[in-house]
Amino acid sequence: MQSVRILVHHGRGACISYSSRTFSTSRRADQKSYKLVVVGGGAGGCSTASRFCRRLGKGQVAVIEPSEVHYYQPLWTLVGGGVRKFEETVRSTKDVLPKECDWIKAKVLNFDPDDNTVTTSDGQKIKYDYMVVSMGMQLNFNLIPGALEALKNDPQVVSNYAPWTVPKTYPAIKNTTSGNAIFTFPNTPIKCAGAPQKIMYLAEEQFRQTGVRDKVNVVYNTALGVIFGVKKYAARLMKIVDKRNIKVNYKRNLIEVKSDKKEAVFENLDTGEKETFTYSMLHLTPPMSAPDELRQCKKLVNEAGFLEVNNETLQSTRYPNIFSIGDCNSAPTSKTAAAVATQGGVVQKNLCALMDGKPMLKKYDGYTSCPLITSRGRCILAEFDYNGNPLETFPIDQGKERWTMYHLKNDVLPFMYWNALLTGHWNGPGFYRKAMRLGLSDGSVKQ
Ligand code: FAD
Ligand code: UQ1
Repeated sequence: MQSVRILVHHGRGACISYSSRTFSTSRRADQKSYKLVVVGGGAGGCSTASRFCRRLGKGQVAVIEPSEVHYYQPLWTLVGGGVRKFEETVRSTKDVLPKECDWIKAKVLNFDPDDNTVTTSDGQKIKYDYMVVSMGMQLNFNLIPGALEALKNDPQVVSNYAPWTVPKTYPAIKNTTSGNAIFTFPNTPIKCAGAPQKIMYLAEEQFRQTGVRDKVNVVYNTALGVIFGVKKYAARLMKIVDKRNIKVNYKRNLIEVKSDKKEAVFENLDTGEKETFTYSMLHLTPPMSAPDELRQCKKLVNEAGFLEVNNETLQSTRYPNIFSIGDCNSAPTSKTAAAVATQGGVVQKNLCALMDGKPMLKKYDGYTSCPLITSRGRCILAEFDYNGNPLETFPIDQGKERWTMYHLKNDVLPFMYWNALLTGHWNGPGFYRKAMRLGLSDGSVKQ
């Protein structure tokens, strides 16, 4: 037997009261209904739920999230680099979601935006007046033959992208004393596009510090044609890879891992030729996509499978009562928690305006940020907009490697994430950027 709250509806779908009832755990046809349904309880979902629970009150917001635990993914780079402990990145979902929301511990399997309902993996049909979708990205290790097997069985094949393999990374780095240490970037959009190379810089530093650097070749095989998408930071990173003797191969896409032979097979995207590298350590970044359950709903997504939103308002281009935040939407910016913070502020303003029948005035400029850690103690804080123009918060050259930015990444941002972003109080640094420049400039630099 379990206790379930039944929402009672009056008028045009507005929930004004609820009661408690007890019945058996077998599936029932009762349809729960909420003013706001939030799909996903990660960075975007949790902060959205916090923002709207404050406005709408208890019982009006549901979060549909299958996972018992919430991860602070941005710290995984430093876990892989041996600086932080994996446990520091994990909290229970129950503790991070706002107390006033109803947590539905299930997956959304189907969206029916014409009927304002979603169907969940535990057989419920949930109705909403408004919906915010924040389902993150799906990791598709399975698209690389041999990758999953290698990640499971070979201690030297690792990835900072999934919680079950992050703890393997640092032991693999320590265990590498010769041969090729290979770091990959796939042929799809990914979250935190800097992460595949940040871990490489930490590994390279470790090889130097332990006296094995002259026996280890550090290789970055990227499917892209550039080291980073923003010219200013790419130029600085090129100097760093040259100085540190890191070999960068462009347009190389990992297509197979043969862990029995310690081989990684890449496709040269220019010539179509296959190239095989032996590895003593392989850090792989999987191909990624929007989650299958979202991609299947053709009414909501663009051709690539991401929830199609207006780039400025973050409202669905087809359903006015649907918005999307974070990695699963189509906004053409680099997918990060920093972007989630700024998008959260925009969606809060615009969805509140919509609920109040007012015009939506808040515009997202594509703000995103990638703290490019280059060693234990140094970081380039890349911040930029939709056009790839730097949009730096601090009135100093952030293209330089700085210990202050490393300190921000290692010590300040985790606190901000748990206490300000997830609680819906952090809208990104836009306000501070303008304040630091005394309102004279917004910090943007045309390239
Ligand atoms: P997530 O936080 O991933 O949350 C998505 C949620 O949706 C998950 O809880 C998932 O369980 C849930 N979900 C999935 N499918 C369903 C479904 N069918 N039904 C219901 N729920 C579902 N960002 C930075 O800003 N700075 C950094 O330095 C940085 N470094 C990173 C380093 C690494 C190694 C990684 C992996 C990421 C890093 N990021 C960084 C990126 C950042 O973590 C993400 O961009 C951010 O978490 C995106 O938030 P989100 O809410 O869109 O997705
Ligand atoms: C940020 O806001 C954020 O979310 C809390 C991150 O994720 C952890 C970031 O990595 C960065 C860089 C920002 C931007 C914040 C500042 C103060 C520049």
